[in-house]
Amino acid sequence: MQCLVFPGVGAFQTAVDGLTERGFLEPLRRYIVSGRPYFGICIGMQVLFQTSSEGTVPGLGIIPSKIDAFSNADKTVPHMGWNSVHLLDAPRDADEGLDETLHYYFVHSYRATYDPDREPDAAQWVHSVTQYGREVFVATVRKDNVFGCQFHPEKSGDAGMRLLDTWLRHPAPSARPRSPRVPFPPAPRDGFTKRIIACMDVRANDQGDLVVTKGDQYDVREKHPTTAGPSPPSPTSSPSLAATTTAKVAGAVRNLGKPVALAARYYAAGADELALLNITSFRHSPLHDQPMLAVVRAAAANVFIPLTIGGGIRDTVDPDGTARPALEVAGAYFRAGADKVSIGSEAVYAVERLRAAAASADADADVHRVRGDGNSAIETIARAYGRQAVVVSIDPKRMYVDASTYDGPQKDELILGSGDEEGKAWWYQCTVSGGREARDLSVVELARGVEILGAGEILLNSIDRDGTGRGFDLDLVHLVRRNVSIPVVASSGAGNAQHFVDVFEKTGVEAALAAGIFHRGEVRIDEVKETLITQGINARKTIEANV
Ligand code: 1PR
Repeated sequence: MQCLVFPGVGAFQTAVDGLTERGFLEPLRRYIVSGRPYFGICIGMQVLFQTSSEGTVPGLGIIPSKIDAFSNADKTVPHMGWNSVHLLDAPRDADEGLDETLHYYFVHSYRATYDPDREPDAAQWVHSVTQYGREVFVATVRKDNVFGCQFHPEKSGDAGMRLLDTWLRHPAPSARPRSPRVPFPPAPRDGFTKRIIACMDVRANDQGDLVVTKGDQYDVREKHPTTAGPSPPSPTSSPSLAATTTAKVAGAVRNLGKPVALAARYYAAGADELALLNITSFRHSPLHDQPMLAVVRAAAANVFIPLTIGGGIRDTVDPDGTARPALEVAGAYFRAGADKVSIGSEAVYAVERLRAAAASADADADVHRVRGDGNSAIETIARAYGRQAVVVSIDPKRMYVDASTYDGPQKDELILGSGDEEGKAWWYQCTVSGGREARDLSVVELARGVEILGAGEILLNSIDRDGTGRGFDLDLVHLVRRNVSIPVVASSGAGNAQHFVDVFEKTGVEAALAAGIFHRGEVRIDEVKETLITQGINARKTIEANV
């Protein structure tokens, strides 16, 4: 049987414009109305509706309702991560591949509300709902030949594969009477989980091969030579992910394995998301210099969870004079299978420009009251692919000052140390080029600025904590968390499972990332999840991982 799956990534307006420009919009409507099977994912579901406040163009108008933005009054937006679904026809639909005990990966800022009292006709389409904060919204629609889901089954691991597989086997179920549609009031707590992310810093070693490396405070070169031999046994039952028998040469790039193989292992081990950061210093565009695209393609072919790709996403010019806008680089990564791109240095420069524009527009103006010029990498990529596809990776480091005399612009952001750090004071300074150059910009200015420009998430590293195993810098994470309303990923310094509990409990961040402890097999991802769940923090159970 002929079936059509429309997996949507991006913004409503871009999707509808793209369909219109290619002459697909009317044929798509005719296809769906003809009764042939249609499976719409994310934007592929949203285009079934009449309108979206994300754009000015109408959608297909098949579902008589509209798409609106989430409120960020009680939660971060986008809704980015794993959440549960509640079937409205639970007993009958249990065989349809959707399972209330599992989690599915959502990433969106706009949603359809479920309101059977006001919109009884639209409610007839609703198959399941999800709660985020206090909002209950449409997770899946199903009627006759049409199935649509707001989450991404292709990024929801085994749970998503099962849904797709079931639908492909039975795309047009026999019509069955629906339960009466009734209001679905929010429960005291939603099913949203904290994400655990495994990060791979990738760069070419001295032989020119792309390898996963890992720095100590961003220094990825071996300090002490060793002779060849097996790596020490892992303290856990999981095989050590580290390179095994290679001798270490002082000054060589630390080699912890091949990126595609490691990505597959972390997927199997239950990671909620993966990040691949190309930390090569690009002279030209990454498309010209590196086979990173091949790595992304190969990883995405076997890994069915979200992939963030970073490094070198900026406007560049190749040696032959070809201009490579950041949007083109990002587009190539998205087509290769990335779900999000992460922007580092370029985000700092964009916020510096934003600050300069604010200063020249009005001496009293601050960065929070202006808009970007529309040309930054963050803005162009968010416009085309949606803000949820744009992560900003921040590389701050502590700038110690004397609190009794300091009167600089960051005086309102000063952290006063306690415990071991009693008597110290510092603010967090932004850096570019992998921490090699410090800029006159604080982490708070950067975080707020990138939110204004349209970033959908912040990946918050710490040069001071990177590779130390001393735990996340809770002061830093808390500072950024309370200054933005987009999701924040805490990164750098994880040394054990309890550190993840600490960062979630003490800062409220949405996700936490680690590299070294996972690469060296010192802590397993399922161990982290179990520790979280035991301490009352919602996590995606690794029972559904592909171990
Ligand atoms: O500036 O847009 O080209 O992006 C460069 C990207 O590469 C940025 O995201 C920047 O953070 C990253 N990067 C550049 N140099 C390094 C380096 O290590 N020399 N890696 C680097 C940053 C930090 C984390 C690390 C965590 C967790 N790596 O990604 O994985 O600190 O580590 P841990 O759990 O072992 O403590 P652009």
